Amino acid sequence: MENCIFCKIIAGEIPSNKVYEDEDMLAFRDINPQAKVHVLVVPKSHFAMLAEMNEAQAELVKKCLQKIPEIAGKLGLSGGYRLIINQGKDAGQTVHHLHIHILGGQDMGEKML
Ligand code: DGP
Repeated sequence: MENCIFCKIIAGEIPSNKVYEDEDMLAFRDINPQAKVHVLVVPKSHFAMLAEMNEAQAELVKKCLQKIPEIAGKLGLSGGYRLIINQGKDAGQTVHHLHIHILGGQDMGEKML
């Protein structure tokens, strides 16, 4: 997708600090970390909203979710981690390519954010 920063990262046109990659997904460190460990997991297919994904894209999201425990293990998040998917303006979604935030490496507290 033209002008999508995450598509450009997936294509290797913009550098990223990758922590995992396969044919379906990429995981890389967030440029503006909100926790000691902050990684983004993105399906390689471009879509912004869960509401608009097709069956194949839903399968990719499932694969991302299934892979996250392994990625978290590689990141040393043995104490746990928080996942966030921002959807739309009110959630503060700034990049319109679906992504799952993995946050951890510290006590995240009991509050949502
Ligand atoms: P969200 O608010 O859920 O749309 O989060 C988008 C995240 O993407 C935000 O935490 C910052 C991160 N981000 C934006 N541009 C780049 C980039 O060029 N490289 C990396 N690594 N992260 C980026």
